[in-house]
Amino acid sequence: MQSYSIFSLARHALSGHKNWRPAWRAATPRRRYKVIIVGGGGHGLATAYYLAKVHGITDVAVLEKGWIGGGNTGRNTTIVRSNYLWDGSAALYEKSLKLWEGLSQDINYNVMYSQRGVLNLGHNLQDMRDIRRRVNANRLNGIDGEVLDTAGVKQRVPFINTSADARYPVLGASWQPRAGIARHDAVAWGYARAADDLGVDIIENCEVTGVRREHGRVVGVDTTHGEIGADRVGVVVAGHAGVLADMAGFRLPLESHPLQALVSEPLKPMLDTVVMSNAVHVYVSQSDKGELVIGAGIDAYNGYGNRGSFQTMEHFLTALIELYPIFSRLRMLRHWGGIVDTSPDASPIIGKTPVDGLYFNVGWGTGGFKATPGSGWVFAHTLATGEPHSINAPFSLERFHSGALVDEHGAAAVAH
Ligand code: FAD
Ligand code: PYC
Repeated sequence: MQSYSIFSLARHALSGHKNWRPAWRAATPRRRYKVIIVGGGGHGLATAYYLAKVHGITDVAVLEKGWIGGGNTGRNTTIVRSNYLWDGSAALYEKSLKLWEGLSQDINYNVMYSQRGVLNLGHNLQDMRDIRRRVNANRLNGIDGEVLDTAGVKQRVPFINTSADARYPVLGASWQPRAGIARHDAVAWGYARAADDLGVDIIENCEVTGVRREHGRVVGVDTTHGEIGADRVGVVVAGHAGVLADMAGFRLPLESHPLQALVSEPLKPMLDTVVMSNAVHVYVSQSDKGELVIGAGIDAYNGYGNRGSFQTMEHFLTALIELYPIFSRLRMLRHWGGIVDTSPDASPIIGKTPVDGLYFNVGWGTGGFKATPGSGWVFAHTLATGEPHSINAPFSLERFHSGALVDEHGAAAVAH
C-alpha cells in the first residue's frame, strides 16, 4: 500500500510535481477477466475494492467510459445519512454509514467524512407526522435520530426563517447526528487507489458498447478498446442503466432525469450542519472551503443533458431565500447537473437480471452517494457468490413483479 509522508509530499511539491507516481495504473485491458464492472464511479470502484479485499477476487477490471469519478460521484452534494423508513433500507443505508465511519482508515485515504448532522425540515402537520414515524422506525432499527421542534431547529440554524407567516413555516425537523458530508472526489480516488493496490485493472476512456451473450448467459462486453470476455459482469452506471439494459436485451422500470446543484462564493463559517427540506426541495450545507452547497429536486422531464432547467432553478432559489432571507445577496460561483435514474419506489435495483451472470446495481436516484460503501460491499458479495446478500435481497428487480416494493419517497427527501 502506498503511503505519503510529509517528506514525500514536500519532495513532490519542490520537484514541480514531476515524477509524481499516479494513484492508480493506466491498465491496458486484458482479453478476459473473471469479473468486469461497467462504470468507474464510487459504487463501481467500491465494488471492485470489496471484491478484492473481502472475497480475494482480484481478476477484475473496472471499465469507465470517461474518467474516474466524472459521473454523479463527482457531481453530488455529498450528503450522507441512513434515516430511511423501511427495515430493508435501514439495513442497507446503515451498513453504509458504518462503513463511512471507518472508511478513511480502511482505504488509507482521507474522505473527510464530517458527522455534522442532517436536519430534514417539516413544514406542515403531515410532514411532522411522517418525521415522527420515520424517526421512531429508525430508532427501532438502532439508528440515531431525534424529532426537533421549531426552537430546536432555530438553535442549530439561527438564521432560518421561523416566523409564523413564512411561506414555508418550520414546524420542526428530524435530526440525525451521525449523518453528514464527505469529500466526493476523495471517495472515488481513494477506492480507485485501494482497488488498484490489490491488483484490480482500472481502465478509463473505455466505453462499453455491447453486452455479449451466449445461450442466455453473459460472456463479455464490446468496448471502444475491443471485445473483453468475462465470467460475470456487474453494471453500475448511474444515469445510463436503461442504455446498458437495452444492450443486454431487457428493460428496467427506470426514468433518467437531470438533477442540478450549485455552490456560492466562499463565506465565513456560518452553517455547521446540513439542512434539507423535503417539501420544497431545497437543501444546503457549507463546505470546508466556505462555499454554500445548494441543491434542488429533479427536473421533471427526462433527458441525458448534464444541466438543469431554469424553471427548477427559479423554484429552488425562491424557496432558499424564503427559508434563509440572509442568502438573498449571495453570489453563486458554479452550477452543474447530473443524470439520475429514478425507480417507481425510490429504491435501488441491486442483483440478478434476466441474463445469467449479468448483475445490475442501479436506480439510486437522487440518493446513492451516501450508499457508496454499502452498495459496493453488497454488490461485491453478489458478484462473488452469484446470490444477493441478505441486505440487498429486498432490492431485486423481481420486486416489480411480486409487488414487494420498498417505498422510500418520503425518506428520499429530494423529489423523484
Ligand atoms: P457514477 O458516479 O455516475 O458512475 C457511473 C459511471 O458509469 C460514470 O462515471 C459513467 O461515465 C460510467 N458509464 C456510463 N455508461 C458507461 C458505459 N457504457 N461504459 C462505461 N462506463 C459507463 N446522493 C446522496 O446520497 N447525497 C447527495 O447529497 C446527493 N446529491 C446529488 C446531487 C446531484 C446534483 C446529483 C446529480 C446526484 C446526487 N446524489 C446524491 C446521487 C449520487 O450522486 C448518485 O446516486 C451516486 O453518485 C451514484 O454513484 P455511481 O457510482 O453509481 O454513479
Ligand atoms: O439523498 O440525502 C440525499 C440527497 C441530498 C441531496 C441530494 N440527495
